[in-house]
Amino acid sequence: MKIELIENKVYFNNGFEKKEIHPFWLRERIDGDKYLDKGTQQRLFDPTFLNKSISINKAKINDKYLEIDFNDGVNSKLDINKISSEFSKEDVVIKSIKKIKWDSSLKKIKNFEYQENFFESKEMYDLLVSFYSFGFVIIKNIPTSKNYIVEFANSIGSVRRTNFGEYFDVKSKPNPNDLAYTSLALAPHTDNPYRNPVPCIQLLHCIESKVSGGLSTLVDGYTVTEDFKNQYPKFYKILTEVKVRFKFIDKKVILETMAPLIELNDDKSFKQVRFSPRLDYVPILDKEELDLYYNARKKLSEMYNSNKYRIEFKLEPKDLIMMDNYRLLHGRTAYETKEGERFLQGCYIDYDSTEGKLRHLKRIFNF
Ligand SMILES: O=C(O)CCC(=O)C(=O)O
Ligand SMILES: [Fe+2]
Repeated sequence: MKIELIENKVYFNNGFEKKEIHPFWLRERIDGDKYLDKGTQQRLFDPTFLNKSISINKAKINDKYLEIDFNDGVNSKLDINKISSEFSKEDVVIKSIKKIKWDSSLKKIKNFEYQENFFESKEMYDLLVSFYSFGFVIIKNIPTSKNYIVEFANSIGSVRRTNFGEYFDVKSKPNPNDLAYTSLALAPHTDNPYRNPVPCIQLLHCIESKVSGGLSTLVDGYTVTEDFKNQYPKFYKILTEVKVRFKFIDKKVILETMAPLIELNDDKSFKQVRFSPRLDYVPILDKEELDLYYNARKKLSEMYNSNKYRIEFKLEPKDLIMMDNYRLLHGRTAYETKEGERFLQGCYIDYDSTEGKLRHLKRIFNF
């Protein structure tokens, strides 16, 4: 991307096309202590109060800077690198990390090791890149005392509290309000599809595991969705279109939202999967449409539950898994409470936590 000047007009050239940059766009971005707060980098002026007819009297390029005299008497030097970083319409930091599709053939992926100064470390940066690539990471050696999971979550960003509390204890209990709190197997599912918005990232921290079963399972919803789209385009279409009611009923709350099983971004790219067939209620549609919907859901469920896509592993005490609840499905195999205790703690964070941390680490390591 290059900045070019022709008769006091500023252009950007991306190698394919050259386009004029609106003078107001540049005027909004003026630099200097008079115009920007040093610490926060927030504007000390309100661009909505400026005269609309801003134009450029004179512009020149001086090394890394674009020097402009605007017609309202303001003169400023703009850092060319800084303004060029804004030319992309996407978030370049997060979107530049390519999702890596995986299935049951996924072999060793790097585990991360908790250590001193972890949250400001290069290890943390690598962890987040791996998280955005694969949709999950496992971190070893996390302290298990005093609900440390909450401190862990709050050191990346902020815990997303829900009606289950700041964190929840996953163990077999009497009168459970969710099947997670039993020793039954849990088929691959996404958590809390009934919330608006759905919690983005789930953390599960293993405190105790004295049972032979209770293996953790993961499926890459992104890989399955891509295969499903290629193999069953009609099924894919209906599951991206039909909004299903997801509902959770507890003593003091009824949570409910309407959303498709496969949600796409505006550009039709993958955004999110929701799958929890114990609490989805499709609205009453035409019989033929429902026929297609049920066939599609069945096929998708077969794929989510097949050995082709699922990985299985045992979380050991002090292991913490962080997974993308918009991309991955998780579950567990059954276990025997007679054998001993199995105890995990869970909580949620949202994407602003991981995105904010990643941008910050990129800044401090100057990547
Ligand atoms: O017990 C497990 O391993 C997972 C339980 C679960 O699905 C959850 O807590 O969301
Ligand atoms: Fe779950």
